[in-house]
Amino acid sequence: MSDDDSAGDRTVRDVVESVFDVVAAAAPEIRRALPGRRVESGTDNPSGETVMAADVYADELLADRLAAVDDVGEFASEERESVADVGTGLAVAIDPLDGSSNLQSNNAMGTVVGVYDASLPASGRDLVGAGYVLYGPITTMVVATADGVREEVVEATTAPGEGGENAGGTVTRSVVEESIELPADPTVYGFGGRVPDWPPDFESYAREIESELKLRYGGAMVGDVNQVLTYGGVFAYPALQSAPNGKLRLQFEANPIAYVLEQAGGAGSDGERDLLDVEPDGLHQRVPLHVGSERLIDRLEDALA
Ligand code: P6P
Repeated sequence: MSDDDSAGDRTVRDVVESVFDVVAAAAPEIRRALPGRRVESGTDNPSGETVMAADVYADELLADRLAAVDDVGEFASEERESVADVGTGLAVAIDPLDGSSNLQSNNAMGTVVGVYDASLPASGRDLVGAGYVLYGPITTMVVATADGVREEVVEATTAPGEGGENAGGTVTRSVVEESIELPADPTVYGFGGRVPDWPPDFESYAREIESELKLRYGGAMVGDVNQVLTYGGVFAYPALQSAPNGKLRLQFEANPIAYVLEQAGGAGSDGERDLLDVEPDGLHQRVPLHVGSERLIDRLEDALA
């Protein structure tokens, strides 16, 4: 489906931008909610991971608003068991607060969103837009469509209640990079998991990369990917001996991030094939994730062959 095809009464491009609008508008509210929600919620998510109170807040805020976007027909979240049928149109998948375990140490985290023109679980090739909000020293949003990748600074211009009809306050978005391209010369790398748990072939690849690039690993995919997008390099949460499919989820993390990197001139692989070509076989399926400079991803696939 092209950007100008209709998704209901509007074009695909219009619906994708409406989804980005919702995620951007929620960002200051999510950021304001973090200090009071650094505790565990007492529940686990469908992947068996501890859910923080901040995860619950972000998930509930975004679910209500994204489900209400015209021409969005399906909604799914990393925090929810199944896909919600919310009408007719495109499908939206989110990781509402990626890296929420970083709340304890006050490190970066983010919100990831993918817009698919297919029922979930879907192939990454069905993505028509994807992006992420990064809650770092400032709040930024990186979004990708068929037109390319842009970066915005997202600021709350009024606090809740001061924004008139907007209970969450008003938000200003400033495009700071119109068209992001992955730097040709890689500089940084970040690899998840523990060295003893890496398969030998990945460890030998990692040793080569470690001798060439600078380590940048913050424990939240969104922050680590943003460093790769900014400086060039590679981020991986690879297959582990203890977890052959790795840790990250295809629908909510790997597909959207791989789409952003491909649109920026980079690549994403599960170690054997493009991440966007991985066959979906479950809403919460995990997949080894390696994204960044195409030549580093090619070297990885050679090392794992
Ligand atoms: P580890 C965060 O929990 C996350 O899902 C990703 O954002 C991040 O890349 C990964 O897990 C970090 O995992 O094992 O280093 O804590």
